[in-house]
Amino acid sequence: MVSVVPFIIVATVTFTVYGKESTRHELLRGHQIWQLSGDIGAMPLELMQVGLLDVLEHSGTSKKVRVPFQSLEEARRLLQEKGVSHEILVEDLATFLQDGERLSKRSVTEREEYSCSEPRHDSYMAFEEMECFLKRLNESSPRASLTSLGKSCENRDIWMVHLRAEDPQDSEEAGAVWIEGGIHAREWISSAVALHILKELVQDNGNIGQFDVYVVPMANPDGYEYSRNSDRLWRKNRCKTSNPNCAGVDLNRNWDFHYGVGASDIECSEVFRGTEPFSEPETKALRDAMTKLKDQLRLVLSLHSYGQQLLYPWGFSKHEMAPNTEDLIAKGKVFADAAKGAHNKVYEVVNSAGDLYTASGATDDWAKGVLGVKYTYTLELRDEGKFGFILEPSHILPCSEEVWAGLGALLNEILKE
Ligand code: 0X9
Ligand code: ZN
Repeated sequence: MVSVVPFIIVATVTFTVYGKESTRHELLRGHQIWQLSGDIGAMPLELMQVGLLDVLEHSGTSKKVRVPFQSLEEARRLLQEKGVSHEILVEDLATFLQDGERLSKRSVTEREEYSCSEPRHDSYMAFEEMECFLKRLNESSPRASLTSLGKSCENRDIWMVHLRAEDPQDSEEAGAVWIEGGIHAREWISSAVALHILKELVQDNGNIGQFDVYVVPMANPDGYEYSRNSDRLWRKNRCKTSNPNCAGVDLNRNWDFHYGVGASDIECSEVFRGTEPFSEPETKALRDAMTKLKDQLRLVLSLHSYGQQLLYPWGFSKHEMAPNTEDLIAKGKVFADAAKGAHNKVYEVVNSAGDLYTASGATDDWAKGVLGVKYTYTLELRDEGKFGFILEPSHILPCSEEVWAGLGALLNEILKE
């Protein structure tokens, strides 16, 4: 059970945006965070699918959920009917986040502070600043090339960096690696880690240098900016839907592999799957780029947060075992051991559907099921639930370091095959 107190204390020291406290987070006015207990079962996920709440934590026997102001009554009634009790952790999310910003050190970078020669470790960079870093990297590294895979609904680029192997002959044998970050807007740490990996990759001369590496650090740029400026807990993209009150598709439910299972067809749901597979510009762009690399890809890693888990497929069903599950687990453990060696953090290697929940339409399942990539994973980064999505920037560096260590070990193992 996650304790109530740390979540509150932590969030109150998490981020400051000088001068903007009064207006930022207004969209979360009246939203509450509840800790559910009792005979919970699949209830929270069911309520998320119909758009009544947002599950913030998936593991264990209790669940932390965010309930929008307009759903408070109904959620209360439905939970009561099922004998699920709730404790209010946060009365008003807007006040809670604003208070935190007043009291704390900065967590997001302000425009006047932008400097993009290096990925930041002291705060979460704006999309524009990350974009600037990618451009600099492109100019300064002869092995890098930067491509826009397409545009988001708000006209931002979906950038992909290709880092060529040090010796092109090596990559003919070693193959290619695909790393995606930021597909879920509020999971800021995932883009920060992806940038750190890029920085390491251009410097590294070890075994990773034998692979061609493709990194899309900001797969959902509109959602990311929206979560920085308007709604810290935004998850989806920002494209319009047929419901004028509810924007956004869950991009990790929009891929075409057993499409629809564990996802929602209701626009207001946090896990809205979209009108059809690949209805969204972001997933189309990723699909097209990955499809071109189909025969080279040895590993697809989709970075998310939080939970410190390396999830292996399938996600669409807990009754079917993915091909090469044993190898996925064995290599996953190599990742986890090496990651633990960095800062002593434990990453559990678990099955997506069996150990988390059933959800289809995600990057990992599609890459394995449709492209046939042997090693595909979703990596849920730090932490285990104390800070959750609102992870302090002080975690950026250690979290990146452990992922870098894990990735190196995992790729070494893949090279041996
Ligand atoms: O639900 C998700 O999309 C991922 N968890 S998160 O909390 N970051 O949203 C897990 C996806 C796991 N993979 C599949 N279900 N295929
Ligand atoms: Zn995610």
